[in-house]
Amino acid sequence: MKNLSIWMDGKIVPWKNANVHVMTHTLHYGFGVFEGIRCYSTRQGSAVFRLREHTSRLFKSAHILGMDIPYAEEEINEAILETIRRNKLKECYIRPLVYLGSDKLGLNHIGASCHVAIAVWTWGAYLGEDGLKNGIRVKISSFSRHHINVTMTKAKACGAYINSILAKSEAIKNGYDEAILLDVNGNVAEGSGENIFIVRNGVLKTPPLTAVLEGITRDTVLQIAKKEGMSVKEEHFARDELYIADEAFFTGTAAEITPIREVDNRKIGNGKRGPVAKKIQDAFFGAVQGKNELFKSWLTYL
Ligand code: PPE
Repeated sequence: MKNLSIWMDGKIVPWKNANVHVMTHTLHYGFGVFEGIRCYSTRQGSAVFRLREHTSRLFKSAHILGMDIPYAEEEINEAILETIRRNKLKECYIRPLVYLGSDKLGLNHIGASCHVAIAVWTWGAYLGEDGLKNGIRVKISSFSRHHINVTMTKAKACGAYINSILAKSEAIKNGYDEAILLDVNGNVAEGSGENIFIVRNGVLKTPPLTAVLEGITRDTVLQIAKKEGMSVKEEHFARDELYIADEAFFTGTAAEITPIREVDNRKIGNGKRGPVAKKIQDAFFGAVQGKNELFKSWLTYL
């Protein structure tokens, strides 16, 4: 990664120069927002998947926290494209970060300067190539997902990820691939960095947008499922419904569509990637690689 360049407040600088001061406000309190976006290689050249939606969510996250991004959405879209072009990457993960500067410390952040950085790097299958094909083993976390009035989950806020990191590291240390967090009422919420879907009796189900991130891949899957004529429900379900589901899978920019083959040492369905997960994966990878005319408006070519 050290040969890559990073966009910082309007300038593209070498990796080693992309630094902030140790008194940077966001470093102390986690008060910042970020995005995770992917750029895929297609037959017509590289394209960023759902760029406008990701940038729009970045601005909405900042709005929820009360941060003023000193750029227009269009400028950030262009900056993202330029950063990828300059790094000459055909496929990459894109991480825009909005943070408060070092001019002011303390919980009264009002008046602190607001900065933007955009990094890009190559990031392969988040939960492993084998995970994409054969599914992963997950554990219900001992940590709950944020209550909606503690850390609002519609903002992709830096500090909110303490919760995700606690859950993820607990799962890994116990020999699982990923964690599933329940909300404070005990319903299934989401993974540490993914939304979750189950399939039961031919119906695709995902938790509603209360205590989860408004995932763009989640929306992609809902739109694909509707086009494929599947029946879809956004409703709460408990962990035992997950145990007896025919299929389960995670969705996320990093995780893409990752089947879940086991939860809490119980096989899900036949313990392999199910037919619905496979169908959604095929449509998803078709869309990101520009092979599906129906979804071509989701691609922004470099
Ligand atoms: N929930 C959470 C908590 C979450 O972090 C993500 C993305 C999602 C759902 C899915 O959202 P979307 O990417 O819009 O479909 N997690 C990002 C960060 C992963 C990381 O390890 O960092 C991602 O996938 O980019």
